[in-house]
Amino acid sequence: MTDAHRLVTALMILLFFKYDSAQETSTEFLARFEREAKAIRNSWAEADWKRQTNITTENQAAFVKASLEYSKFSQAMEKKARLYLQNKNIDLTADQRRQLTKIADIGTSAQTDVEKLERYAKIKNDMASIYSKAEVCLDSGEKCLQLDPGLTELLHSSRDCKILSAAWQGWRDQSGKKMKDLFTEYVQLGNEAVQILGYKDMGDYWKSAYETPTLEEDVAKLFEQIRPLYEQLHAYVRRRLKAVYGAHIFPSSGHIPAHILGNMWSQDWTRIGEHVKPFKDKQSVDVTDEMTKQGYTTKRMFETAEEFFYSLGFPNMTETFWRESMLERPKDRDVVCHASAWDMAKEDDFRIKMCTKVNHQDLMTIHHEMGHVQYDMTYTDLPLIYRFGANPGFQEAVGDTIALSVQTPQHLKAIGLLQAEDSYDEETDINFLMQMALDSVAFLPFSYLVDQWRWSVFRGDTKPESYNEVWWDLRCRFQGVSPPVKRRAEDFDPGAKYHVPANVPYIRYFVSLVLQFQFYKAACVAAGDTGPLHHCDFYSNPDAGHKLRSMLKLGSSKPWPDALEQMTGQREMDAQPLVEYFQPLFQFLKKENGEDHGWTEDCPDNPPPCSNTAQRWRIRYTTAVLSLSLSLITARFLIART
Ligand code: X8Z
Ligand code: ZN
Repeated sequence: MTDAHRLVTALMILLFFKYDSAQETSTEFLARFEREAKAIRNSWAEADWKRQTNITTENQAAFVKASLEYSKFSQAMEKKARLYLQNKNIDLTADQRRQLTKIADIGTSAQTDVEKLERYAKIKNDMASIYSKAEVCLDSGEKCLQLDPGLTELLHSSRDCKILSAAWQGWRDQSGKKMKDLFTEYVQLGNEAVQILGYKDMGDYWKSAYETPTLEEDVAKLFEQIRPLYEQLHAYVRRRLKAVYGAHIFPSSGHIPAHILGNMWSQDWTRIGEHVKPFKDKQSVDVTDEMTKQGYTTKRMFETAEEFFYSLGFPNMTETFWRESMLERPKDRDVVCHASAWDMAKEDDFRIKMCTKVNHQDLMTIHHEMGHVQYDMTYTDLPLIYRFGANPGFQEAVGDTIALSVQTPQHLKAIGLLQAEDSYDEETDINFLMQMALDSVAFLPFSYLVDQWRWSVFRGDTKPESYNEVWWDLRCRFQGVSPPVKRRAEDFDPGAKYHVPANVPYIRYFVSLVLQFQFYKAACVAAGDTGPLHHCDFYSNPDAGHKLRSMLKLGSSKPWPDALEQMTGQREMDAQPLVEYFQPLFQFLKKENGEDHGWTEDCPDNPPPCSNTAQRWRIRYTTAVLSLSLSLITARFLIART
């Protein structure tokens, strides 16, 4: 805080307490905040819901207006909260101090220049809208594809290197590339706003949600704990994919081309499960086919998730949830399809917005989203300012913890989604762990690097001209994936990932990956499970449910180590449970890979094309031989007839 800032604050304290005849006590102020903040948060959330479930110019304008009102309110509350915090004559309890500190921490709402505030809201709208409306026309005659479901399905199912590459590049041309200038302006405006509060930059503000000065070091250490496992998974997948696509599309640097991993961002590899399944004749746990066979509907998928939570002592979804949620993509309007959960800050109004498809992955995403809703419903009696996860990673981890239990073969069999087989042996077990690793282990470096990139951008270390280059430096270095086509400075590939235009921090997903295995282990211990960790299904166990709920009840009323301790007895994030869970797979992969693992830190110079020269010559040679043989046969036939 500058001296001028201090002087103004001191004067305001003086004025406020000397002349405000109807002076509010801190308790009265907090009660008023509760009433007013609920109303304003609800109208803001309604406006946001409208714009995301129906992207129109009017709805976007209404959202900008609601955002400005929210900021104005936040600024007024911030000023008052600071007066209480800075007045040494007022006795505040530790809890009141925590609440007031949070009320004063208003982020980008601190911007007092209304034009800038408005511009900032508009830029966010525009980036989100470019992303949500983007379409790729692969062939002039064909229908153009949106990300969801078109391109996503194509990335899942096509094995044609050229088509995959065109879809991969097309998506980046139509989304990220079109918002680079908007993003550059967004960075400047965001930084300027939070600097008013004394933060160094927007990344510094985002990190403050973890209430520790060592977040960057902490996540770096956790990443190192898991890196060997990722490296082994990467090597195995690379070898198996070479057998599918031919080694010629793989650069000699050891990277995997980013477009063949079954996902637009190579962050989730579950869709290439069939190609990399270690034991081909043994069962795996993708239940998509079984769900289709049994005629699963979206509603039934949500009910399946609801039932698991209920078995642990959580409530069912509310009537408002079923009435107001958007569970499928509407046909008549543009929407933001990326799944999200909503606490509307009003009685029992909790919602999910999702363009659900009937498949295994979406069933797990439903558990993820319902985890958010259950968290929100569990802490609903807390003051509004505490109605958040203990840290953002906690919010992301709840549903995924449940999904670990749901996906055990035992549970899937119990709910009739997996055929009961006679034998469950070590090979089936490795198949199962592989499928789980393609989901979570594969995701670790991506979830780690997205904010490494954004923190560096917000800090000013990465300038607009090198946005894309630094992005790919990180992708190549941490994920070991490389672009299938040449990238240039005018490309903006980070913007092709939802959370970048949507202004959603990403390190939360990395933190969540670590935490969910800690939570899972704690729930299994509470349930008295003594088998290998990855076999544990805590379905309907009241002790596991009670443990989880008692942690969630705290919301963000206490620093997160307190919440973690409540559930696990530990105050630190620790990747050991994750490592323990995947131990049998790690041993298997090490044996299979031998010395064949790793990649160079730098990206390869040039992406190998889908078909190489040798292959092209082979095709030409085969075609020539075939047509010659055909001509000879025809000639012989004609001679024989004459
Ligand atoms: O964005 C999400 C959720 C909503 S919080 C669907 N996830 C990340 C992503 O899609 O990139 C869940 C996993 C990671
Ligand atoms: Zn989430």
